[in-house]
Amino acid sequence: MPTKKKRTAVNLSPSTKRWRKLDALHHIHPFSHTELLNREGVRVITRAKGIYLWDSEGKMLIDGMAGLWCVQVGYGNKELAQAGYEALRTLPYYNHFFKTTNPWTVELAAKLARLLPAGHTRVLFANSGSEANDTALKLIRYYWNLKGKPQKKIHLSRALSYHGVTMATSSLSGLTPMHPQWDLPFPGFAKAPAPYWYGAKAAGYGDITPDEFGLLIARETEKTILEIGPERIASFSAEPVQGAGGVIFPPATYWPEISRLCKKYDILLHADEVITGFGRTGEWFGSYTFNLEPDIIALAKGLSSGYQPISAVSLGERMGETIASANEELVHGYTYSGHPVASAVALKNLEVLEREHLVRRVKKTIGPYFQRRVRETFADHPLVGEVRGLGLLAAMELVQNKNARRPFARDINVGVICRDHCFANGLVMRAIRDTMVLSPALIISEAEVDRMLSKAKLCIDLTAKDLKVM
Ligand code: PXG
Repeated sequence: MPTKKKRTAVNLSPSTKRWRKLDALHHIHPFSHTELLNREGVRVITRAKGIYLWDSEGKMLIDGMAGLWCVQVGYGNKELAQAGYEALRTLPYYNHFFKTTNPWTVELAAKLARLLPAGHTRVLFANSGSEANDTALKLIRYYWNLKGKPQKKIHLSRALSYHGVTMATSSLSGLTPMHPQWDLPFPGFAKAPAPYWYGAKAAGYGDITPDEFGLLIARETEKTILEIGPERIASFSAEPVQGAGGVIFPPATYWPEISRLCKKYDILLHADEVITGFGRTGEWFGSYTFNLEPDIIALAKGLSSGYQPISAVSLGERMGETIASANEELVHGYTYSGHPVASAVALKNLEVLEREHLVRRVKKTIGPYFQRRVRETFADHPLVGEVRGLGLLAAMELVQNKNARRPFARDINVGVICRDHCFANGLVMRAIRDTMVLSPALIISEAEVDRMLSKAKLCIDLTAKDLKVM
């Protein structure tokens, strides 16, 4: 079985030992098994630059995930730091409740209106992707109430989707492990299948082309809509490309059909662009990549390159007009909605993305280079069933039998074995079940892509050896 290289606690520096101990005593981590983590000991990340991270033992790692799919401009950007510092000195806090605003938030809203799809001229701010999606759900309900259709209250979303961790956005999420600890989902949340073609064979759909599968899943979605009754469905929420559910790129036939269904049944399309926003797939938004016309969009992560917690919800024309002319108080908002420091950093981040043409670079040069190199490296690898990707997002799905598209048994935890090899060899690569994910910073160079992929290859080779596939 796999050999795990464990850092022994004995030869760690005194500061690492101290932080590990304090962390185990006082800090509960997100999405972690607390006891196992404390037994193993956390890694303390102390600094970062470009695509690189360093831990408290001085070990350098390539961050193949840009944090959590968010650090678009890379670590250590001085302009963003300076923008935050200046706002901190000038106006460290003020709110938007008391008939007030501030220059950074206004400029940010205007810039977003210019970059977003046509009609998205109005935004509300929040502090995380979860809050943005939670806000989106409230606004969707409000819209239908204003339209005199209060019976439209069911939120439809998809299997394997990730929309956040508030009570409502966990309910909206289709990753089922997110539910039982909290007695969720709430009533009023329904699910349609995911357009996950690579898994179709294992799921019993047989040999079916991606295009056929896209249409089939759209038909199943329509069946769900008709079973519930379109007059009861408020919205369809979806990530243009599903991220945390396994980097699922929909077949080309899927989105046109889903868009048609939303229009036909008067269902609001809620695009969750928390991962796909700000250049990840080579356009400013995944909605451009897939020709979507969302009624409402959630943004976070790359909005500030993760340098500050800030998120936004943008409203398309019909929702924007209706809500802005409701002639009553909008009873919603956070203490930190449109925080001046977070807004200043996000504004500078967008300036950098634009000035350095980082989004165009993903589309025209570094994205195609990365995609070509990922495929050259892994397409014929015996452990890699499928390489999928676009722009600076890629996934390698590890399978037991490539020809039969047969996955490994769940309890082998192949993804975790591979991820452990990655950490031991200085690479952060995310494992989603047995799918290995790369989503690097948009500033990554060709040489860095090569360095990252040679590490990824080494780690997938080591995993194959452990599993006796090679
Ligand atoms: N929507 C999408 C599409 C996301 O990916 C959220 C909403 C929620 O955002 P906040 O800011 O509330 O976390 C996300 C977050 C992972 C991972 O390991 C992914 C996310 C968060 C944490 C871990 O893949 N995505």
